[in-house]
Amino acid sequence: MMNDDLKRQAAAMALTQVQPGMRLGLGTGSTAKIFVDLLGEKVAAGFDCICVPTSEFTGRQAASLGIKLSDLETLDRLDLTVDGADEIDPGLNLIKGAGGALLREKIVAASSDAMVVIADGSKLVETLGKFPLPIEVNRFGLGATQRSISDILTKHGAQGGLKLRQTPAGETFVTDGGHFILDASFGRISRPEALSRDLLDVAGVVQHGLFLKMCKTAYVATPDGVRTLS
Ligand code: ABF
Repeated sequence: MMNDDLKRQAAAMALTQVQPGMRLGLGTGSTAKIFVDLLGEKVAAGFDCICVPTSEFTGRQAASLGIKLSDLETLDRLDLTVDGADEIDPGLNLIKGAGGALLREKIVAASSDAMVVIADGSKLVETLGKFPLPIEVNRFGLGATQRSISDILTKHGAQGGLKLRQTPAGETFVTDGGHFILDASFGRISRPEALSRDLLDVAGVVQHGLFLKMCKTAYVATPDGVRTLS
């Protein structure tokens, strides 16, 4: 089965959780994009909901499908956020941020009563860290921030280094918030809570892609069907 078919199955399962009138957070990435497409079909058929997107890209996609958009100034809470992930551990802790939208994704998920993750089975891991951890940093003082994060990599036994994210055209990647991303190769993150605290203690760190204890349910599509993890 093609990967896109699996993503579609996971997205379709998440769609069953969406009730009329809900305030929804819309994720970013190829799996979330499929969910937004499916939601757009529902909206075109008369379904009512209001959504906060986690990126400019998702906002444009949703608007083009006629999905009503709002923000977290207007809405104080969201009922549900549906988003993708790069890694999912057995406790439903996540690494996110490959798409570069981790800051808005975390703000939106933290403002939601529930976060549902949709993914194909390739995202399941025993221990987080094989996928490089995205760390969003302020442009100012980049060198100092890099040095502080490198010390944290050493402290946490990282097997690889730190890379400033580039676009395919070879330019420095800039997030929707105007920040840079450093991708940190740990290999294995054995103490995620401690790592999260250490990273957030660095003045130049805006946010990181560890989403710990935020996800309530994951729909993970495999060739044998969609598994519901909770
Ligand atoms: C976003 O999209 C990210 O946080 C995560 O990095 C990525 C997953 O992308 P995909 O669904 O394309 O694998 O949710």
